[in-house]
Amino acid sequence: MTQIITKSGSAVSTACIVLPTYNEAENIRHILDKILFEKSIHQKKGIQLHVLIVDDNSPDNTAGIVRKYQLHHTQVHLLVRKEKNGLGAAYVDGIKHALRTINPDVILEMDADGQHDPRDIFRLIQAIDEGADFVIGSRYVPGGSVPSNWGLHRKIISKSANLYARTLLNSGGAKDCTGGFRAIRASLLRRISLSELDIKGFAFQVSLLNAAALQGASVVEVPIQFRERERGDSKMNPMDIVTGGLGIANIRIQQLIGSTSQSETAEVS
Ligand SMILES: Nc1nc2c(ncn2[C@@H]2O[C@H](COP(=O)(O)OP(=O)(O)OP(=O)(O)O)[C@@H](O)[C@H]2O)c(=O)[nH]1
Ligand SMILES: [Mg+2]
Repeated sequence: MTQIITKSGSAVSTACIVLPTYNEAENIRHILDKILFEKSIHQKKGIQLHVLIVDDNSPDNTAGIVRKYQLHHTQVHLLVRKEKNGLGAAYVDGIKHALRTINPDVILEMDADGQHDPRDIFRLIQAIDEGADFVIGSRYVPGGSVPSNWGLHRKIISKSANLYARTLLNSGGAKDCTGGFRAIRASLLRRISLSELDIKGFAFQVSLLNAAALQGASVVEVPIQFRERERGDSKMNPMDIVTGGLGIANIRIQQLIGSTSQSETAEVS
């Protein structure tokens, strides 16, 4: 059996995909089918692939469908939160839960609506094997793309959000800081104080990347073809963009205040 060997010499033997869901009953079966197919391929390569669904008590019974899966698949896990409380908050709880209960070498982030291709999972893990700490499935490096039916308006919003985030915060040189398909070394996540990231919504992705880059993580982008949502409705609304933008600005301000007070302390001592 071949096993992926990390730069530090230890094999990547366990990976866990954290999959946040809110009202994804129409998509969850399809995505789990595809992930479980990949799981069987990965198993042959010596990697145990777990999936943790983090559901915010979806009224469409997404969690009930997952529970049925669990009857036949021991590597499918479920964390149900009390109510809808944002993508970032779901990731914080999910990542902590995965680190505590599954103890994987690598954690992956992924959407449940089919926009991320499960066949790319291994490419992301492979980049960790090649020495990266934080791997981004990127739409904005050569070979990557956004859905062909995205209008100019949507392309401009996505590109501008990325430019804004990269300008204000540390992205470790990455071009796609807002995407949600990633593989992250568990040892890096354990060094980050997730609860202190303090962003409940979509901008969590930017704040996590910033925190990782500040830890000196090596950030690598691998190209992905980002697809259109397969079924169901988007959970993102215009207010999320405004709140996210303010959240990112707030992190920058806190960093500036922190560095000013540090230099003042240094001058006094
Ligand atoms: N648990 C939880 N999951 C969420 C929440 N908001 C979004 N999600 C999930 O996070 C993933 C990404 O959300 P989407 O609505 O697809 O956002 P998006 O990909 O930016 O938007 P589209 O391109 O329109 O799909 C999906 O799997 C959602 O079900 C939330 O508040 N709680
Ligand atoms: Mg989506």
